[in-house]
Amino acid sequence: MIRKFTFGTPVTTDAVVLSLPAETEPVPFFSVSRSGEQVTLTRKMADEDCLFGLGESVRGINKRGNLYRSWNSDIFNHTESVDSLYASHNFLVFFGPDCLFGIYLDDPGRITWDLGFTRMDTAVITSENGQLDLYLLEESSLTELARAFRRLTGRSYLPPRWAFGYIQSRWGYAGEDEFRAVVEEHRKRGIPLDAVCLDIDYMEDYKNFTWRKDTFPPLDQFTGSMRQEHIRLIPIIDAGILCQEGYPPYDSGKAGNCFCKKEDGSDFTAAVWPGFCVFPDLLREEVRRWFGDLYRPLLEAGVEGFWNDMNEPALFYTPERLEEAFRRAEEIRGSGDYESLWFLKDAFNSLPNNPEDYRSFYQEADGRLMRHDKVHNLYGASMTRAAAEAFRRIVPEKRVLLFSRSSFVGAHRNGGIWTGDNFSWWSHLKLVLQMLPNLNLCGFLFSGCDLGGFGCNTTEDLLARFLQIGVFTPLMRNHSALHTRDQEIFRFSAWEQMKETLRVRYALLPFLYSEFMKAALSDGMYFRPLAFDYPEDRRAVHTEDQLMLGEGCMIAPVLEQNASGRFVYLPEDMLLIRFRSPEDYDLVPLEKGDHYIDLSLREFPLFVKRNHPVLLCPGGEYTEALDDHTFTALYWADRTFSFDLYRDDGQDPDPGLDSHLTRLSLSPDASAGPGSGVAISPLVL
Ligand code: MIG
Repeated sequence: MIRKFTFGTPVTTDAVVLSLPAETEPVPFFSVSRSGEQVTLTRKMADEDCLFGLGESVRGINKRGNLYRSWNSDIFNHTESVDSLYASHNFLVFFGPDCLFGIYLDDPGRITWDLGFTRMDTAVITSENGQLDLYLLEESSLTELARAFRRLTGRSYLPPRWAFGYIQSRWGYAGEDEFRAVVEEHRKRGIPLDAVCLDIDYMEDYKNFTWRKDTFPPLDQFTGSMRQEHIRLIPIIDAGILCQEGYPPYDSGKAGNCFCKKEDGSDFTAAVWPGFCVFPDLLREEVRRWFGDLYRPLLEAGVEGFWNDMNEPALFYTPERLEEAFRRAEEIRGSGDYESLWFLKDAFNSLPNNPEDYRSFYQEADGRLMRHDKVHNLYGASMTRAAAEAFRRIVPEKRVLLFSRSSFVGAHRNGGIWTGDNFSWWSHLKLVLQMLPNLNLCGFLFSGCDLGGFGCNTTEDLLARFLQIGVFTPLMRNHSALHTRDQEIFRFSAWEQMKETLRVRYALLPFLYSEFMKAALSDGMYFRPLAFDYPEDRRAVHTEDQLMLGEGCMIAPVLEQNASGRFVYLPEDMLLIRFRSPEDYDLVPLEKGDHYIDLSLREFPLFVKRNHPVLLCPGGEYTEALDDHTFTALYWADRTFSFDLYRDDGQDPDPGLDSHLTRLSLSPDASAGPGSGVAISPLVL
């Protein structure tokens, strides 16, 4: 059951696809209070209550005990104390012995989620706008709640199948030669690879929709020659458009009156990579159409995937704020006291993403002029929407890969996301593991982090462990920042071990793709907290470092430096598959309970419920080379069971579920001896 309550006159966010009549208060489960423009929802929590949701945010799978803020931010330093990341996913589930419901705040402004921060027993949720649609979802289980949320907000984005291949990326690849060398090195050593990302260095002076001519051939030639190597190019697109007459996107946008305005009616400008930029007012349909059409030449030149960046939108500084900083610096010139120093530092440190700047321009929403901060969290989602709408117009027969940095609920229908600028830190292995199930709950199934870590220098063992998580994340991309240590697999002495990890990904790829597509097409979750499968099992409910994957699997990666294994809690009997390569693995049937699993640096585990299979295909160095007719099924069975494998052409934007399923019937392997039931069965479909 989904109920809606409306406060004030909220703007249309495009997050919700279901139209419901608004009910009148009282709102169940919460006490509601108002102060000024704000609306606050308060609820007492029982000791055992858990909170799931909020998608992209720091800390645990269970969000209880901390304070979070919905305010999309370009945050480079993801420490535990950061309260906002790049996205706002305002869906939260309350789950406990006496409660089971979800709450969605369809509100694109700033929201504070004090989830037991001020008082551990109280959740206090405050909308600053105070103009919102509040949805309350009640179902009989966590799984059904997730499904109901998707019914409310629409089906998850479907990427092309090749996007499940390995992607190599780096900020700093500045020309064709570098890309060729990277691709060649992968191919020469047999390291699987499907795509490379082009970061801002491919552009002419960082200008969107331009192509650097001194170090790159014409785009269509480049895509063509890379396709011969079975490699796709994924260029980055930033949000800001350089203010420069004669630059076509600026001229056409200016002519169409497409840019966000300041109060005096002039275009709002702020510095980002190319210099002073204007920002498309993407809440307007005609502006999305204009902006989306800018992707056309790239699509026509053979580009099949994009990543959208800087779309919080990130602002380095505005001319006004910079002026003010200099004025403040001038004021204290010559004074030697330490307070002046802090004052000076503050004047310059507060230049980027300054809240004042977000209050200084306007966007048009539903025909009304809105101050940007009231609709701030929609900016990234509207950029994703502009691109996706264009793809549907320009290449309706295909799925185009799209992943964005900033997002809002609703964007999950139009694209995937990556989790932004993580670091090469061990703690960030756990961070992504804890984010993924909550992202899935909020509808974002196609996602992944920068494997190896974006900021600072990675290490060989850290990269190896990152890749072992990446084997299971839909988006599997190695990405790193400018000036950090080279992070391609082949740079490391243990590259052959990492190559085997990637080979496992490719052997599993048709199976993982199938699990993903079944989840996406049935409004389910690819990754889930254990609580969703074992709501009665207290240990499982509070497990923070293991995830359910697809119908029958569980992952429990190594998250610590120099660990040679880890403890795993099995909520039921499961088969451990300890992978070293697609050909070299152990199959260990384990009983429900606690186990210590030995996992040397080259080993990683996958757990499977009884009477569920894991399917391995013969593998390949790129997705098109994968054979999805011949499999080895690994399982632990005590009876004959069936399993549905999903296969399609990997391109159809609207594939049905049922017509693509093949039902497999699998039996305990008699040859394995009585009582064992562990099987390695060849399958030809
Ligand atoms: O201000 O394009 O998150 O992935 O490499 C940094 C350069 C801009 C931020 C993205 C990152 C990308 C980088 N970008």
